[in-house]
Amino acid sequence: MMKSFMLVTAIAFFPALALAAGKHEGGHENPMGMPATDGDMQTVEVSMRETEEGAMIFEPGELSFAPGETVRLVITNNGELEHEFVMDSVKTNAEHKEVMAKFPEMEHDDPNAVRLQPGETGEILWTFGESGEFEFACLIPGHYEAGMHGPLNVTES
Ligand SMILES: [Cu+2]
Repeated sequence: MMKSFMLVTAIAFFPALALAAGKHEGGHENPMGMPATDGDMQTVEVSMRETEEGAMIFEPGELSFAPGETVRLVITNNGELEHEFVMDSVKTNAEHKEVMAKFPEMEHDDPNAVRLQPGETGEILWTFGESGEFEFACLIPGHYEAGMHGPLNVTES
């Protein structure tokens, strides 16, 4: 009973994914900006870990950048569980999280995301676009609810 429900749900999600990918190929730019290449840029460190109280957190819990700013995000998993850092619109993260709930082993190969084993460090080089309110989150099932999300604001200071 449960299995067939999951399968139907899974099939229901694929057309949405294909559509999203198709749109992207159609030339729509990511409103958050685009991957950057190497060069002179500010480094921002982000830590991911579990707390003794059972929460899962990002430190800092909030990120803010200027429109057009290029940054090197250095993300370290200081926890004992696998975590990921995905930055996107709140809407896209929410959709992505639903898909992850059905396919927990799903691996992303997106320039706006990095998945890290305990002790690992990864990097994202990114040039932010125009002003907007975005979000960074860990979409591994249960982690968002445990506290792994925070606002990412692209704003003129
Ligand atoms: Cu996590």
